[in-house]
Amino acid sequence: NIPATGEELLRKIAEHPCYDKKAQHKYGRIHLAVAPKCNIQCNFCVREFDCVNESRPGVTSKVLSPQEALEKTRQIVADYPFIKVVGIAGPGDPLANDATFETFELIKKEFPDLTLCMSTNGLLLPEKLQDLLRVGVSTLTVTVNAIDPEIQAKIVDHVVYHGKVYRGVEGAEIQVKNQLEGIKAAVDAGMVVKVNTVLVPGINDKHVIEIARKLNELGVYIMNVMPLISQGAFADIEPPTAEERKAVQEACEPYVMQMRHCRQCRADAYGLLAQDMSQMSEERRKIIKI
Ligand code: CLF
Ligand code: SF4
Repeated sequence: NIPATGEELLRKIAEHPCYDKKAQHKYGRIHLAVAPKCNIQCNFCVREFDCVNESRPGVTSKVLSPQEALEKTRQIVADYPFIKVVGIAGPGDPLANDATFETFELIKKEFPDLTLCMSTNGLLLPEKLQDLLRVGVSTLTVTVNAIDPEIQAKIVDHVVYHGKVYRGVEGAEIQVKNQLEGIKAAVDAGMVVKVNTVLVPGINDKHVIEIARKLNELGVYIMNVMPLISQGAFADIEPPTAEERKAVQEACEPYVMQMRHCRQCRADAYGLLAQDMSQMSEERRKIIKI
């Protein structure tokens, strides 16, 4: 795999609706819901819905096979040529699903000019990074909700790593270590890395600034502080107010650029961020056979 040149990367960022605020009204993305399995259990996640790390709950995406995902991309990109980014963001963790890599390979072969994007909980990032580079992923999101394993242990119930279940701080240590190692290696390999952080009042709200400082050290391009969506084991925790979130973003801004236009998309969203066409009329869906 030939790494993208600086110029190519700048073009990709300028055409990426999540990485460049100005691009959101001009360029779109398509998400391919090919990744149902997950290898951790976040306390705010209800499994039958999409991955909340980069998604909105209460909706379930229909899982596609890699071939179906390719066909969907063909149809949608033909209809909406302003779509420049193909992302895999669930419904589970993309790195826990072989279909993710198969899908990217198919897309890259047929659409070499589209930017391939992926969002992960990072547990498998160090061991899967070479595969991601091989299939041509250039923009990568890792959800980092804590860098202190004691805090992370309050957010993730358990992780399943190489066939073994690790609970509490033991599991959190493995995940945090792999996330940070994986992010560093991805930045070093020339990927443009974004970090999503779910702001959970009373759990990581005071800690997010420490995450931002670490991201600065690691060379992360942009950070997206997302409000908690209260469900699962965190159903009783009040989400942060808009003001609380804004204050956290302002405190983090000196360390790492802040994304403020996230729409908490579905794992099968497509179109412009502001107009999620996955919720288009049934009639339209039938016409393009999705
Ligand atoms: Fe999708 Fe995520 Fe890529 Fe964007 S979404 S995989 S980086 S192409 Fe964007 Fe949607 Fe927010 Fe995600 S608005 S949920 S940040
Ligand atoms: Fe749910 Fe996503 Fe967390 Fe997996 S990584 S448990 S799918 S929120």
